[in-house]
Amino acid sequence: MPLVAVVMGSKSDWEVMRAADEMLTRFGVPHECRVLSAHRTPAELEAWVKERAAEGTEVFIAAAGGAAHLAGVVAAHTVAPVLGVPMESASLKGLDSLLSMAQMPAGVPVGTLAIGKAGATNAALLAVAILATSRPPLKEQLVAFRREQAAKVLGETLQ
Ligand code: RP5
Repeated sequence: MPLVAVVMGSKSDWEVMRAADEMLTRFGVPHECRVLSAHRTPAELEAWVKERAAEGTEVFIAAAGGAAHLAGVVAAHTVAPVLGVPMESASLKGLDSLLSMAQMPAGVPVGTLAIGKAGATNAALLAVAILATSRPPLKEQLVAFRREQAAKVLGETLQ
C-alpha cells in the first residue's frame, strides 16, 4: 500500500516529478506515481483518490500545469493532506499553475510548493515530514538529511 500517492496531469510532467519519486525512494517511503488528469480523466481520478484514501494512503502529491485543477480536485475527494506542485507552463512560465493551486477557496486546502523541480523535491520532503510526525525512524532520516545538506554547504570552496 503506497503511503504517498503522486499524481500528475500529463506524462510531460514526469521529467520534473521524477525528483519527487527519487526523494521518496531515497527515504524508503512506499509510494506510487501515475498520470491522471482533472480534465481529461475526471472519473478515473476520483475513483483512484477514493481507492487510495480507503487503503490508507496518508499524503497525496499532485502536479499539474496551466489551469491546474488537479490538486484541488484530489483534495475535494479526501481529507488526507494534498501537496500541489505547479508545473512550468509554456505561456506563463507556471504562474498560471501556481495561482490555480495556491488560490484555493477556504475549506479545501492544498499545500502548494514552488514551481517545477524545487517544488517536486520539497513536496516529497514535506510528505516525509508529515509521515515522520508519527514515525521516529523517518524523523531521524530527515535530521540526517538536513545534516548532510548543511555539511555540503559548509564544505564548499570557491576557485
Ligand atoms: C496539464 O497540462 C498537465 O499537468 C501538463 O502540465 C499540462 C500540459 O499537458 P500536455 O498537453 O503536455 O499533456 O494538464
